[in-house]
Amino acid sequence: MVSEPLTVVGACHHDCPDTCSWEVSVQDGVAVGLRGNSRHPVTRGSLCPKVNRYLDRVYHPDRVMTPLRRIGAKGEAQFEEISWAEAIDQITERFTDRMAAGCPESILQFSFAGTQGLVQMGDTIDRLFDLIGASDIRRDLCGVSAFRGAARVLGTPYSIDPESMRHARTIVLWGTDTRLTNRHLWPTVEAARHAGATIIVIDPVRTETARAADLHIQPRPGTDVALVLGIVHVLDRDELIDREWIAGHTSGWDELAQGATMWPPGRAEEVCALPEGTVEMLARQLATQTPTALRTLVGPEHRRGGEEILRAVTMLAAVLGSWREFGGGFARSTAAWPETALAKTPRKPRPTFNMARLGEVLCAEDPTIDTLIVHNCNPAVIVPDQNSVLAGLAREDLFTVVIDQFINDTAAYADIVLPATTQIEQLDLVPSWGHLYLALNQPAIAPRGQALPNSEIARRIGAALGLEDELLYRSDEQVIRDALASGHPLLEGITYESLAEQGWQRLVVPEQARLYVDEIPGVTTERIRLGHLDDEPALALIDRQVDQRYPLTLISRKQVRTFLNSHYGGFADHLPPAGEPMLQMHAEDAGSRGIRTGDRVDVRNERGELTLTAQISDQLQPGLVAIPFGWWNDSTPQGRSVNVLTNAQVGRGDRGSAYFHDTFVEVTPHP
Ligand SMILES: Nc1nc2c(c(=O)[nH]1)N[C@H]1C(S)=C(S)[C@@H](COP(=O)(O)OP(=O)(O)OC[C@H]3O[C@@H](n4cnc5c(=O)[nH]c(N)nc54)[C@H](O)[C@@H]3O)O[C@H]1N2
Ligand SMILES: Nc1nc2c(c(=O)[nH]1)N[C@H]1C(S)=C(S)[C@@H](COP(=O)(O)OP(=O)(O)OC[C@H]3O[C@@H](n4cnc5c(=O)[nH]c(N)nc54)[C@H](O)[C@@H]3O)O[C@H]1N2
Ligand code: SF4
Ligand SMILES: [Mo]
Repeated sequence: MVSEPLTVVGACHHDCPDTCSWEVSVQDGVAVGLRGNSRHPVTRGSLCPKVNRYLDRVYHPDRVMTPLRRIGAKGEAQFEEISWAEAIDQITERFTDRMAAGCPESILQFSFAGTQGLVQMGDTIDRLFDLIGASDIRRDLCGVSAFRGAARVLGTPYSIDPESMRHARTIVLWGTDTRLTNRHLWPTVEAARHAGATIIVIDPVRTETARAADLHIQPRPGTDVALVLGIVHVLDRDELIDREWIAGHTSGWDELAQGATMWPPGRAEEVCALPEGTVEMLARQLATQTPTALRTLVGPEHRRGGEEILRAVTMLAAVLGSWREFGGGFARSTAAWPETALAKTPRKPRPTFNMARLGEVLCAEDPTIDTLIVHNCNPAVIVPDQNSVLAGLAREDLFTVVIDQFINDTAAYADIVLPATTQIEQLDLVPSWGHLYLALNQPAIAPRGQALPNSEIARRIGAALGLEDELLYRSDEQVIRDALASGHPLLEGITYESLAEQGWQRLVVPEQARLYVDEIPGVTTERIRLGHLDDEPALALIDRQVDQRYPLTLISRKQVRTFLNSHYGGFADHLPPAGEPMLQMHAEDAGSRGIRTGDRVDVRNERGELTLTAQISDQLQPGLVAIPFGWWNDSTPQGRSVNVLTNAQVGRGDRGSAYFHDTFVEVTPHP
């Protein structure tokens, strides 16, 4: 007898600002349908080309279904099945050995944003490694430079509610490819446009979003601070600012204005390589067609001076006083809202290093790390300077455990692979960094094969190690209940039960609240800090002594509609029609090298080399080439992806994202 299908409400776990609410249809324990929740105000009934076929991932024949042990050489992906008992035994034997030797810090937990859920991204498994005293990483590859730039201006950098942007009259999408990376915001942008707003994109690449905007400003990459200084120059000179607002809400205006005097529009346009008149036009538009919303995510941060670019854009919102009108203000990650609201599990300090330096740390002469546990992350693809990462992973003495759903390029190097559940097999609370709704993801089906959630794996390892700790052994549900029990006003009326009923709820931010103007219960804003802006990185770009060996700048942004970071780059159904990553270049650079669309070319620098197919593109500017990020390593003859070329350098104090886009290359026809 066939039973009626059941509907289970859940939420997408991806590192994507949209955090969609979804409904899974389940028949006899099998998920038979997945769709966007039509009642969710942001999801509005549609998911995306990445996730529409998520059930194919869940039921994919290549899913890891049991624990595995390596039987081939590292990197060969040759494994045999073992039992959970054997796997846990081997892992705890290694951990016990390292702990007994007095060096638990030789064990490294390397995890990132494979899932954004509160429980499965970290909480329980972080607790395990806190108790062990293992080494940890600074998870700085995404959003941290942007956060720091904004926080230096705003303190806790609360974003305006992105949904409120529908009331803006000017929307600037500043270094964010909304239609590709944040597609559920686009209807808000369109609604504003229908009500008369002008949509401006500031991006060195003519992206899909730039093509759909009213105006595309295409600066030389990395020069945005000069653009902001030029705009501030005009705002100040032409009395286009509310000096009372500035005096009442900010400090440091004099230093900012002083610096801006050095940036008349013509100079800014020269450094940014923009047509004459652009800066005056922008200043006037932003100051007079209001409310003005400045929207950014992470695009400009992946470079030297990236933090300063985000600091400058945040300051510009303040100089414009753009929060004064509902619909205006600074819209970046909304993560500060749920972070303020939810109670945190206490953490213990551990030795850390910036995750961008994984290759360097693993390849050190006398390496401190001999045991590596990877979960929610695919460092063999996503970390810069890939050759060093792969050389590190290939170390015979490195004992590597990977918890994942598939044998990705990292798992291919593992000694032990542990099967992870997918989002429809696990419970989680999913906060969003693109809107103000919290979602409860309820498991729709039982774990497939012998897969387990990260939290349960952590509890089993903890128990086998004999660790005693109340927090570690809480159920997933209890972890969520504890997080919701903060008593914070933003969570008023939000309980486990109320979330379970609807699947999602909006944090209690008054609907028409203006940050910096209105009282928001439980939220304190600080005095806004303006100050001197560092224009040196922008100037260095044009003064740069071009290394004649590598005269072209490489950008490797998110570019494929069906990819989400490295999740889908290895799956035939998700590959774009070309079936391979293309090297895009401007006609001028291609012409001078005798390269045409379809030619095989070699792209190289001091770190590595790729052979790719060239594509002449009018979306780039001369001097800039592009390779999409997210492809797996078998997509090129070298067995490498774009991160073999990218720069692993980070900011002062080992902080911030890697300088991915400060990568210089040469391209030549493949002999
Ligand atoms: N060149 C270049 N490099 C970049 C970037 C770029 O733009 N250009 N972007 C950077 C940015 S912004 C980011 S965020 C990072 C992303 O880097 P990652 O966070 O590593 O990327 P993902 O591919 O999203 O996720 C990694 C893995 O998590 C696994 N996973 C998913 N759900 C679960 C789960 O519930 N449990 C377990 N155990 N595993 C799970 C997936 O199977 C996948 O293999 O890459 C960075 N690297
Ligand atoms: N389809 C798809 N969607 C995704 C992802 C994905 O892999 N695929 N990844 C998700 C993740 S982890 C993240 S962090 C978000 C990121 O979302 P976004 O920040 O929107 O994406 P990015 O591709 O990192 O960068 C956005 C734009 O910044 C531009 N940019 C680079 N340098 C500069 C600069 O110096 N100045 C200016 N003004 N612009 C610059 C790039 O050309 C690019 O078009 O997307 C999420 N959504
Ligand atoms: S990846 Fe983003 S857009 Fe796609 S379903 Fe998930 S949250 Fe929504
Ligand atoms: Mo990211």
